[in-house]
Amino acid sequence: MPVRIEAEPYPLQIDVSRSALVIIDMQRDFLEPGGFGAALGNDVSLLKAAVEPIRNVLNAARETGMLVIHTREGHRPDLADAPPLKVDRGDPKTRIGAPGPMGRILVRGEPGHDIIPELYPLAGEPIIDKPGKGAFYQTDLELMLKNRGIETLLVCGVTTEVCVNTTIREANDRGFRCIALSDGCASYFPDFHAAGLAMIKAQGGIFGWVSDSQKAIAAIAAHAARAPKMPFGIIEGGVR
Ligand code: C5J
Repeated sequence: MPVRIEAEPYPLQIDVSRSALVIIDMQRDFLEPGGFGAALGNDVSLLKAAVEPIRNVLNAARETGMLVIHTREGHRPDLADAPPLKVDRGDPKTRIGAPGPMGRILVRGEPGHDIIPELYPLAGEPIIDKPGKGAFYQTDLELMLKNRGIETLLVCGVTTEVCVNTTIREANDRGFRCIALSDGCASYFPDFHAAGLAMIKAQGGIFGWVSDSQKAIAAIAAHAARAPKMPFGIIEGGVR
């Protein structure tokens, strides 16, 4: 049964049992000192603001049995899936594949590629390893969402204007309703964070809606109060 979620440019009704929480790239390489983000000269502490709001929505989603999907940006150790033009940028010491304090930068299996401990996936929560900025590019995310009957994505993570925005644009073109959670997104550039969110909700919601963690939790709670608790894997009328 649909519930109301407060959002901009206008509130909407969502079916929480057909919604997924998508957490984009909350990886040590972007959030912790010594990773890719820091190597590029960014102040990684700015991204920490998103951790607590995401953690709160994640708890609510897990509690109600909502689908939770985590993504990680990164490449195979031989970089066979990394376009040379993506790798060959900037100082060779800070490029993808270069050694760093948390292992090789943005390489799968290295400590820096992993998700931060505060938001670590539970067994059974899908992790999408993506070679690009968008979570749909060269991944099985669309198939996974469609197979589970998902129509709405609550999207958070980092960075607002790069991987979050790219993923929302890809999702919108594939027919998903996207709601970015403003305090669950963050950027190394506060102006880009604001602009990234503004672009999503502009023109009547050209790419989607913008809400926040508390409003998402309220919607999830309203759903939980009405619906009997559904363990992950079961939706009305079938299995997801
Ligand atoms: C970036 C991302 N910023 N996850 N990746 O390179 O936004």
